[in-house]
Amino acid sequence: MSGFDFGVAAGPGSPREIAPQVTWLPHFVATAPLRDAIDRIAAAAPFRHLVVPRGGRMSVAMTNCGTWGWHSDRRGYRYVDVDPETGRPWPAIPPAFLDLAARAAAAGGFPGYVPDACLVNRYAIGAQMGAHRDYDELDMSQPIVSVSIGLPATFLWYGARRTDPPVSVLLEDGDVLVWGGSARAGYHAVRKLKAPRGMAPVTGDAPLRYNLTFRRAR
Ligand code: MD6
Ligand code: FE
Repeated sequence: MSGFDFGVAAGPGSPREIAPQVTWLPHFVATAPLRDAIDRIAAAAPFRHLVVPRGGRMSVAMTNCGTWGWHSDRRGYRYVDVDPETGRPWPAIPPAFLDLAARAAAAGGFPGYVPDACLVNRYAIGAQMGAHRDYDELDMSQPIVSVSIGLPATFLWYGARRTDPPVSVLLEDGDVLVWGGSARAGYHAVRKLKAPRGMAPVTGDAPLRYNLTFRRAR
């Protein structure tokens, strides 16, 4: 474990390439409107802890908006156009999300981005995502745009081999990560979400992190 540690952004900042074609956009977006939109999405398509093919449940709760939604069960991982939980199509991607995804993709070097899927992840304290790569999309020439909202989390970028030492970035509220091209199939993970120091036990926002990952699924 001797990968480079990018730590925390100093402020709204210039794009930083943490690895070839993996661009970090610190404090790129104001997140209050995004949270409201997430609440509306979750009212139509509730968060759920998906079952993985081996049988366990993910610690991260998920839902989707868009034409396609990412789904997992005993049969495997795939995109579905009807929410298996509700029997209805996924809610549409809000126009503000599409605009954000396109602006971020362009800042990361991928102009003209039009995603058709947006996975919404919700992390409670202790939730984590093991090393994986996003590999269920048809056109791997399209980038992924990932937006972080709420509590900070340590994101690990391994790249081509999950055994390589990872680069580490603390993703904070409003940070965006864009990757594509040679990095599109890279391995990555999110460390177990930590409770903030001095967290008020009763008042204040729920101690959560949300992540939006936009993809072109089909
Ligand atoms: C997360 N993100 O940040 C999990 N995947 O909560 C991902 O797994 C991810 O951020 C593909 C592209 C960008 C990502
Ligand atoms: Fe991923």
